[in-house]
Amino acid sequence: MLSIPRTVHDRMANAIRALAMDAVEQAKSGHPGLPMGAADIATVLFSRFLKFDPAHPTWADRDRFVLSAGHGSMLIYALLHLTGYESVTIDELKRFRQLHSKTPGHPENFITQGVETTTGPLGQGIATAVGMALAERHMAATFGGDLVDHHTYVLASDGDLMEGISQEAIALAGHLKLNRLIVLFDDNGITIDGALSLADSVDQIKRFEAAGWAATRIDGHDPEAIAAAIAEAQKSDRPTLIACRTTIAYGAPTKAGSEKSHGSPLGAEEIAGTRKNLGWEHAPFEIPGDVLEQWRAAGARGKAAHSAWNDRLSKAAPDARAEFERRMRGDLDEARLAGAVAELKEKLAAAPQNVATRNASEFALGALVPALPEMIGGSADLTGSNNTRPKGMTTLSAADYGGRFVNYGIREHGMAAAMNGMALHGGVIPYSGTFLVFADYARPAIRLAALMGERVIHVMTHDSIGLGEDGPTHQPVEHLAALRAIPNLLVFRPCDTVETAECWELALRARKTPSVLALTRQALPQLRLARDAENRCAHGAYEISPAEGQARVSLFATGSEVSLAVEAQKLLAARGIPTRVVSIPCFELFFDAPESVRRNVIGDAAVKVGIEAAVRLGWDSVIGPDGVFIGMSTFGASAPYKELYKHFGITAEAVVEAATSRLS
Ligand SMILES: Cc1ncc(C[n+]2csc(CCOP(=O)(O)OP(=O)(O)O)c2C)c(N)n1
Repeated sequence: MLSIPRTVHDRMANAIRALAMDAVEQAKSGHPGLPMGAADIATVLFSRFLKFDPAHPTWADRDRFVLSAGHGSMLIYALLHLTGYESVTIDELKRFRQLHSKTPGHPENFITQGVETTTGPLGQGIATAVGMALAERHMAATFGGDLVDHHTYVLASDGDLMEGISQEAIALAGHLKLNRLIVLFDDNGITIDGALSLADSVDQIKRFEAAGWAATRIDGHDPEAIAAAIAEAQKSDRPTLIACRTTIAYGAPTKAGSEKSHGSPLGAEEIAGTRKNLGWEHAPFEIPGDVLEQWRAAGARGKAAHSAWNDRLSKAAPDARAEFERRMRGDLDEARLAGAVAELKEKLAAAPQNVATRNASEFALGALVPALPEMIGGSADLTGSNNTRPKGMTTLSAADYGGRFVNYGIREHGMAAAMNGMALHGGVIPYSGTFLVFADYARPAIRLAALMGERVIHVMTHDSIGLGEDGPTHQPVEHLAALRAIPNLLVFRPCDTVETAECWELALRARKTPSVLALTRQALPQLRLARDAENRCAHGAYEISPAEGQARVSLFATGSEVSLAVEAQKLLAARGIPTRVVSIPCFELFFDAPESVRRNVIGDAAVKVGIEAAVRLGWDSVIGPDGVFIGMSTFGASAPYKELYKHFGITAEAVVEAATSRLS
């Protein structure tokens, strides 16, 4: 084990403390307490254990470091600067929290190289790290330990461990025996309101042990104890929690150990006192040569490991190497994807299927999963309902990390965060399933996926009152609107088997955008009967059934309501009212489409009717404020679904009546 003299260690750690307090002071906002308290932990990890190469921040086999307590962002910025990442210069540290800096308030992986994931909402980081550790094991099982053999380290705070998502995450990690996952808990007993004991008395050691982890408690200011614990953790056959007792704002004369140091600048006097206490006589942002040298040496430590890895990669079988590199880049095998989709659509044209879109999705997955080995499926204990497991897909478990289907358990939030971590790790495209109504249970992680621009695909079935008897607790009404409100998220609601295949293709192609596929429980007719080589869903909306003659009415619908619109179209035609039907499988793609496409799709019929078994919110941008909306304005109810559609007035007759009353 690499050893570093105590005096050297202390100066290295103090450099982090000084940068943190000085940057927060300069920004007049931020969180100095955590970086100052966790500086010893971070110094030991980065100088003696972490496998990384600042010159190549995205090297595939680097260890991942996740600062789950994102408010302590100055910790990671100081580390990136000191170890020699180009992205974080001393000037960037001086611009902490300013517009367009590389040092935003909370770590954002899409802004700062070396930051592995975006954190800030407490608990997300640790749960995301579980996905990274899972992807690591899967890729190691697939490509071998020569190419994939790294750890995922997390620095987590009291807040991370109090959040409910952490329970889902640690239970999943323990169950899957993700022994490359090592959580360093900044066990400082302080939160914003004051002592942790105001609100919490959990024994974290026992809690983690109960979840199948190795867990230990050490003095988080003793470098040798930290090093010994990490070395031990690296040998464990289980994930490890190292609870490191620390003092928040270590070194500050009056604010150390106090919540006063959590989230505000220390102030000039306190900073001067801290400098004195730590024996740090250097000016703000000044890093003395000897300290910088030590840190840069720590940053250079991984070079040899990186070049040894490059050698192994270059000696790997050419096919394996090419496949590994393709998958890590996130490129799709175009020929295989296009072939699978074409074959699928050919089959559907030859033998149309009147099935629920959740079944249509299973049908699509039956073609896509064998064609795209990077797809890793799953479900939050609703596999048989979500239809996310096509035949032949084996289970990814502690006994077989090479499997491709994850039983996430009843843990929607943990699942969504783990999927983010898997996508961030690279080499896999995670998709999984739950009921649409439980999007709420996964939403904070979905939002982060959208912010980070990660390709994760959520299959969300039972997408309306059409699920029937389970009633209003299970019937989403506001969820489509709520998901559509998230920027950079594609919400697909296909109307039949062919649209479902097309939407799957679009979701897979959306490299920097997560997707939700909202799918029905109830069977629907296949409306698309022609052989269409083109992906008609690509612009988000299209005329699925033209009017005979000049349309006087345009019916816009999504998912299960498109066939209802087609029924209404026939009734209107019988009354001599030419009517067209537009399917809108994806609002976001439609709003992004070229203006000419949008104008054509919207058309100029006198009456516009929107039909969706959900709330109106968001529909005005399609039908205008004067458009008619047929949908839901209350929660649903428990009954067979056909009765519910009648009860809530979502019927072809209601559409006809609304349209004709507007025409007369
Ligand atoms: C989900 C979520 N809720 C609330 C917050 C606001 N917040 C930021 S830090 C924090 C708790 C601080 O305590 P701790 O996690 O122990 O960090 P420390 O005080 O040790 O820096 C809270 C409530 C948040 N970032 N995320």
